[in-house]
Formats: sequence, C-alpha cells, structure tokens
Amino acid sequence: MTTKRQLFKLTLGLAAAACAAAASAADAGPIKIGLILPMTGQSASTGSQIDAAVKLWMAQNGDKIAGRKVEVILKDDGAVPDATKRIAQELVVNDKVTVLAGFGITPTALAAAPIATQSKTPLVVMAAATSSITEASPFIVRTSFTLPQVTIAIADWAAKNKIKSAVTLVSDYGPGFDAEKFFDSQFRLNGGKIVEKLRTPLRSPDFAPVLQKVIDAKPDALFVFLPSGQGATFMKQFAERGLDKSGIRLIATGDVTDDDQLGGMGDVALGVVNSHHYSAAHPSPANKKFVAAFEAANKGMRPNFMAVAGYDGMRVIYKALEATKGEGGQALLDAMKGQVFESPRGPVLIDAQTRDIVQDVYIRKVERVPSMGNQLYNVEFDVIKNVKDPGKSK
Ligand code: VNL
Repeated sequence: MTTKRQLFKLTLGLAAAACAAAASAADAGPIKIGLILPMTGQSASTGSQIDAAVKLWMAQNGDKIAGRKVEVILKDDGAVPDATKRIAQELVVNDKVTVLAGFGITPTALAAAPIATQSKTPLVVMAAATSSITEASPFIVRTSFTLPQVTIAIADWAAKNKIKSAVTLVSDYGPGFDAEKFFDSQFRLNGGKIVEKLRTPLRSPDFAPVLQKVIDAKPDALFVFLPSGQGATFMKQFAERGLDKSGIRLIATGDVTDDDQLGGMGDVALGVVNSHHYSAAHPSPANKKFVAAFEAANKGMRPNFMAVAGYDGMRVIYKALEATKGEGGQALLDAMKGQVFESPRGPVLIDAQTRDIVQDVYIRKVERVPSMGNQLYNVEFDVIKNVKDPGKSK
C-alpha cells in the first residue's frame, strides 16, 4: 500500500530528478542508462536478447559521449509490473539515470510510464508492442513495433491467398487484443469470415484445449499471435494434435516463428507464412554484418526482433545524447524524435508526432536455407514499405 506521505515523498523525489535531468550536462559524472529487462522468468529470452544487443552496440560504438562515460545499469524485473515500477523509481531518484530503457512486456512498460512523465525522463521501449503504450506518457519513444503494424499485412495476404475463413488465437492481454482486433477487421474488410476468437493466458498457457476447438471449427486458417518465448511450445502442441496434417493452414505474426527459437522448432514450422518487421535472414549488408557480429559475441546465438530493437534503441539514445551533449529531459526527448536511419531490419523513422517507429513490414515464409547451414529461417518474399502504426489513426 502506498501511503499519502510516501506518495508525497515520491513526487518530491521525481520532481527533483526532473531538475537534475535538466542540469546533468553541467556535471561531469557518467551518463546513466537504466535498462529494465526480464532476465528471469517466462520472458527471460527477451531480456537476454536485448541485453546482448545493448552490449554489442557499446562494444562497437564505445562508452563515451561528449567526454562523459556512458554507464548502463541493468535491472531484472522478472516481467512483473510492480517490480518494474519500483525499479524505475529507484533508478530515477537514487541513481539519477538520464534514460530509462528496455521493458519486455506491455504491463511493465505501462507501469513505468508515470515515472517517465513525472520525472521528465525519456523512456525507450525496446520490446513491448501494444499500440497504446506510446500514449501512456509523452516521454515514451519506441524502437520495437506494434501489433496492428505487423498484423494487417498477414490479414491481407490471407484474404488474397484463398483463405476464406479463419480462427484467431491470441495471448490474453494488450498485444493479443490488438492482433485479434486488427486481424479481424482487415480480414473481414477483404471478404474473409472469422469463425471463432480464442485466447490463452499470458502466464503458463496450455494450448491443448484451444487447439481442440480449432480442429472442431475447421477453418481454412488459424491466425496466431503469442509473445516471444511461447512459439516453440505452441508448435510442439500443434504438431502433437496433428494440426500440421489437418489441412488447416497456420498463419501468424513473426512473434510465433521467432528467430530465437525457430532453429529448434523442426519441420512443423516449415511453410508457415507470417508477417513481421525483422528476420535474421533479411538480405541487406547491414543485417549480415549485425547478425555475424551478434553471433560471434554470443556463442552463436541468433539475434531476434527483440535484439534488433535493443540495438536500434541504443542507436536512438546515443545519437540523441550526442546532439544534446549529454543533457537529458525534454531536450533529449526532442533529439530522439524524427531520427531516420538504416536498421538491420531496413529503413526506419522515429515519428516525431507519435514517438513510435515507422518501418517496413515483410511477409515471410519459414524455409530451410541451404546457404545458412540448412537451418529454418523466415524468408522474406514481399514487403509493405514505411508502415505507421494503424492503431494510432483512430
Ligand atoms: C509483447 C508483444 C511481448 C510482443 C512480446 O514478447 C511480443 C508485449 C515478449 O507487448 O507484451 O513478442
């Protein structure tokens, strides 16, 4: 329970932090970045991917900006929103960080949003992908993606490729609601029919009961969104129930055929068409360089879409800090807005109005790639350029 007095002290602390942010350019101490990630628990793979990407960025770009040392303070919130909020407060009030970054799942990003607003600390979301997150604080900037942004493409593709009926299956929280809503409306707009909408809990989902419902409903396709880390278990149960041989086509967002787990999913994943903003097999020179350096630094671990958002998040933070010479607060936020650059995923823009990322969305198919060790990859075969988050156009 937060008492009135605690609340008062906290408000004072955050206000003081806001002043400190404005004054920080003057002192010569380190510039601190508070990185809050799930390093344990169900979303730990997201934490390790982003942590590794942040380390790679710093190994390649150094730890000095405007003559000051850059220090990343990594904290594990276990993807528990109460912990995120407490840690964000401590980082702002005690450690006097200039930037907050990370945020593995939507509830943790939302829990930290008021801290960013009250202390005027720019907060860079590197993972969480519910559309509304950037509206929770004017100090939030996002380098990951949104579910509406990546879902529309697969709904269009399905309708154009003889899929007339579909069941949706999503994780029962923010990004799942976004995926369900935008798949539904776009697929129906194209003349498709939604037969049933299914949801599974975020924590420890069991897919058997919903998969039985899919078998009974006999749609042309099953559309799935699950957060990073759940794809492999889902695929295993999908195959165990014989769905891969049922004639029901599996389509998804790329969260399900996540590069972190795809290599170990086996043949059940072959041919799954999905849409997303990043594939480790994206054939650009910038991506080849990124993947090679990431794998070399991490015992062969393949970077996924979380890693690329962490890497790009550091780019946005570094360029903004260079522009303000280490000053934080509103000036730093303004320097993050409008950045345009080539990411390993392709060209991106941080929209100055929405503070959300604008990027290309690819339609991909899971294939074995002979030139890449015969492993499974999401092979891009179509692209929709410069996609803004459609969740914001309401
Ligand atoms: C979220 C969205 C998390 C997509 C994810 O993986 C993901 C979120 C941890 O907003 O919570 O793939």
